[in-house]
Amino acid sequence: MSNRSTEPDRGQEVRIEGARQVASSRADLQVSEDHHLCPGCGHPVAWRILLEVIQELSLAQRAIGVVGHGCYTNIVRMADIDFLQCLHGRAPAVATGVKRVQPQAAVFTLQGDGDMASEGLAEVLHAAARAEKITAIMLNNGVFGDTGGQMTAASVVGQRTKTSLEGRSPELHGYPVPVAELVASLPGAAYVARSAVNTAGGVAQTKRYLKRAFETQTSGAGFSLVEVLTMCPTGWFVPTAAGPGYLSDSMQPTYPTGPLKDSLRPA
Ligand SMILES: Cc1ncc(C[n+]2csc(CCOP(=O)(O)OP(=O)(O)O)c2C)c(N)n1
Ligand code: SF4
Ligand SMILES: [Mg+2]
Repeated sequence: MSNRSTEPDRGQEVRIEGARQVASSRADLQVSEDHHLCPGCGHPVAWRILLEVIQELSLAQRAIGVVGHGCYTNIVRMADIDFLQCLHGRAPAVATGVKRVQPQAAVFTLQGDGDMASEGLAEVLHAAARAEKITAIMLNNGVFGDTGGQMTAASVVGQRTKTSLEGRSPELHGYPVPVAELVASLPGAAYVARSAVNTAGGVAQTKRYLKRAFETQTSGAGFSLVEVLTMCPTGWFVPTAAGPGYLSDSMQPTYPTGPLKDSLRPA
């Protein structure tokens, strides 16, 4: 899949007379500002940060994204870079093949928590253990958003989902899988971090971590992973405006944000 164009189409910027323009309404690598995701969805925030990072690191012409299936997959319709879509959960395995035949490419996976933690945990762990020089990105909203908000391996204890209406119970459903911590425990993982896009500070943090992850890849240091917590008010049964608060109150106690491993940084 490729949306690649020769000229970025800036579209119609919204300008307010007298107001200072601090940013454009969309990143250069966005071919459109339109998406059909729900109001308050956190995925498009993460998409924009990712595209800004690719642009700022001058990787646009050699970036290849590998996606699975989920609401987050809609990035392929609005990003001016190349993508491959593969079977649910298999993106790290497919990205491994892409990177091995195209070592100069900046290869990344974009996956949901259902995709990476539930359906494809083996793939991400083995890719990290093999120290593949790829960057894996998991947008963790704690539900299978695209299919209606069912519980995933990443749903937190007590979380109400379509398949755990009384809340996730450890006795019945077990405990959530902390993907970032698992990957960080493997020697092949060179950079691992977790961030969130529910605050302005979290957006800035996500950008720093994604940059570092791609720098880890281009320096040849090994596997990199960034887990990004994103809002899904629809799957969480909360009003749109309550999404950011729900993320910090319900998800962050289980998934603390911050860097977990950075092999490029001298000890
Ligand atoms: C092998 C397989 N199992 C299940 C599905 C159905 N399916 C499509 S999208 C999706 C939900 C994905 O959830 P997640 O990865 O968390 O992404 P989100 O929608 O939350 O962004 C599921 C279960 C599928 N397409 N293929
Ligand atoms: S269901 Fe959740 S993840 Fe999917 S578009 Fe709506 S808010 Fe976003
Ligand atoms: Mg999800």
